[in-house]
Amino acid sequence: MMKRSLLICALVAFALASCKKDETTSPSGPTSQSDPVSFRLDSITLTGFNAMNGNGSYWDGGNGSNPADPFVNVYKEDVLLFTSTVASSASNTGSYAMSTPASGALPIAYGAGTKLEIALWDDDGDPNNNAPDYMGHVVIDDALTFFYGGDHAAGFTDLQVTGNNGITFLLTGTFVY
Ligand SMILES: [Ca+2]
Ligand SMILES: [Ca+2]
Repeated sequence: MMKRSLLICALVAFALASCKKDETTSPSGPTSQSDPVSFRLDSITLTGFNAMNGNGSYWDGGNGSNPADPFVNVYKEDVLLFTSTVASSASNTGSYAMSTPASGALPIAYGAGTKLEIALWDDDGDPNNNAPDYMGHVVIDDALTFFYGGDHAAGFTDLQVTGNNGITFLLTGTFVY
């Protein structure tokens, strides 16, 4: 009976010590690091798209000698916040910076659980005469979770994301802590 009481006392003491130790290493400790509350989308580079649309036609018709003229629309939760300038007569395997605004501006901040969409369009001149052709998109429902790897990094650089219709972007962003 005596031995058992001593054992219980020892276990209780150990449990208390464990609890106390946990408290001293709680998130308020000097070495703790928090996760980002948001990230800023800083730049977009287009690096690929299908040369033809879903009907097997080139974006500007004919034999493809008149290539597509892509630009991007960037959305946060379905709200359009940025439209890039047009990369005229772009090769579908070329690399094109899409961060110069025609309207709106980068960076755009995305908080937790926020949807990011980048839609690619083929400009066909005056939209009142020829509406742009929709080329496809990348959609990421919870963008912060998608990009953040839990490593307390400052950001990400030229991270490749792929969408439908062969669309590929390289994205650069900054985590906000
Ligand atoms: Ca077109
Ligand atoms: Ca064209």
